[in-house]
Formats: sequence, C-alpha cells, structure tokens
Amino acid sequence: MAIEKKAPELMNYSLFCGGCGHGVLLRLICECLEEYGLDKKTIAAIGVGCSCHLKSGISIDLIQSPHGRAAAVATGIRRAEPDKFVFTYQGDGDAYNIGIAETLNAAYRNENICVFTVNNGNFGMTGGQMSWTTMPGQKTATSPSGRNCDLTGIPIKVPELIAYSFTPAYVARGAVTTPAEINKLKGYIKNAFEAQLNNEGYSMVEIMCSCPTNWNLPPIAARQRLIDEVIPYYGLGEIKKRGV
Ligand SMILES: Cc1ncc(C[n+]2csc(CCOP(=O)(O)OP(=O)(O)O)c2C)c(N)n1
Ligand code: SF4
Repeated sequence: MAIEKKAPELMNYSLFCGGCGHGVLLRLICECLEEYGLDKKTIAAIGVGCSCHLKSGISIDLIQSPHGRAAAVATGIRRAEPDKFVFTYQGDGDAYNIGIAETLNAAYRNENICVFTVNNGNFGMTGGQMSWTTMPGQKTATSPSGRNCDLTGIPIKVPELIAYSFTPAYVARGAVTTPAEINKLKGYIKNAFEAQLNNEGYSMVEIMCSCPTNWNLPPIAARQRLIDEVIPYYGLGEIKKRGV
C-alpha cells in the first residue's frame, strides 16, 4: 500500500517561482510547527523580499517587519509575549545587507528567537541585484561584468560570524538541494525550534537556495549551480551545536 504524505495544513497556495527554494523551506517549517504543536502559539516576523509571500503562503500569525528589521521585531514580540514561539524569516539581502545591525544585535544578546535566512546570492524580489552573498565573478543586475571582490568584498558568512563571535545556542547552514540534504535541514530546523522551546537562546539556520528566475537558469540547472559552485564555498552543517 502506498504511504501518503500530506502537505501541512498550515500551507496555502505558493507565490514563489517554479524551482525556488523558499517553498521547500516553508514546507519544512510548517511540518515542524505542526509536529511540535506550535501552530496556534507562533508569531513570525517576516522580512521584505520574497519572504513577503508567507503572508499568503502560511496560516499563522505574522508581522511584516520594516526592511532588515525582523530580528528586532521578533525580539520585541518574544519579550512582550514570552509564551509565544517566535521566528524570523528573511532573505540574505534583507537580513545581511540591509539589516545586519539588527541581525547581529539580536544574536549578540542571545535573544530567545529562531532566525531563518534564505541565502540565494542576490536580492531576489527586486530583480537580482548583487548582495553580500553573491559569488565572485557572478553576473547580477548590478554586477553585469561579474562581481569584482577587490572592489566589493568577498561573500560573507554571517552564521560563522555569529557562531564564533557571540554565544548563540545553535547555528547551522543547510540546503534544499537533495532529499538527503533536505532531511538534514529539517533536523537543523528542529534543533533551532528546541533551542527556543528549552530557553537556550538564539538560534540561526541559513538555508542555501537557488533563485532560478534571477540566475537566468531553469530550475534543475540552478539547483546544479548551487551544488557545484555555491555550496563548496559556504559549506553545510552545524556550526554551533546546542549545549557545546
Ligand atoms: C527600505 C527599502 N529599501 C529597499 C526596498 C526594495 N526591496 C524590496 S525587496 C528587496 C530585496 C530583498 O532581497 P532578499 O532579502 O535577498 O530576499 P529574496 O527576495 O532574495 O528572498 C529590496 C531591495 C524596500 N522595499 N525598502
Ligand atoms: S525571485 Fe527568486 S527568490 Fe523570489 S520567488 Fe522567484 S526564484 Fe524565489
């Protein structure tokens, strides 16, 4: 008999482009919310960017934060409502380029929130501009000749910055590339959830995704570029384990 795996009831329709990693990540978060029985006591602080699509994509309470400020908004919610489960959901342009102060300050204070950041190497929603995470030589709307790292710096690894500079409860980087990596990523998301549920403090998971639309690649080729060119630079795995 075939085993039927149902989509989480929290998920609505998707506005993400075909092949976008956001949708897979969102499904994993919804699965975890349902498995932990958190759907009725969660408030998410979403960013500005393709994360805005959570407004129609997921049936939980959420607040759209000013650009870059989701970690500060989540801090306020969690401190005012300590019984709520609170997570942020942002893109790399939002959480890093634009909101690095809020992102780092929340980590520095070890706020008891979960932070999910989609790293797709560009500002996706606005047409694929270069971000801090764009790869060396990568052509984007604002680096048409390829990213020149001598002029713009090298792709940043914010999870490592946080894990090695502060005292967060948990930091990991996963990817939505293969079933094996997606299963590992779900384990990282669960660890982040459990860190907050056990009052251990700040947890962050960066999720490596492709953005087929702005990479000008079909979904399968975009996924392959992520595997071959991007993930070897960033690396995957747990950067700060819980309780260590
Ligand atoms: C203060 C402000 N500056 C710029 C913008 C334009 N803007 C909207 S979405 C976005 C890009 C977000 O990119 P990212 O955070 O990487 O998320 P993605 O769309 O790639 O998931 C930008 C620059 C804005 N809405 N508000
Ligand atoms: S623009 Fe990129 S990040 Fe945004 S939904 Fe489309 S593929 Fe995903």
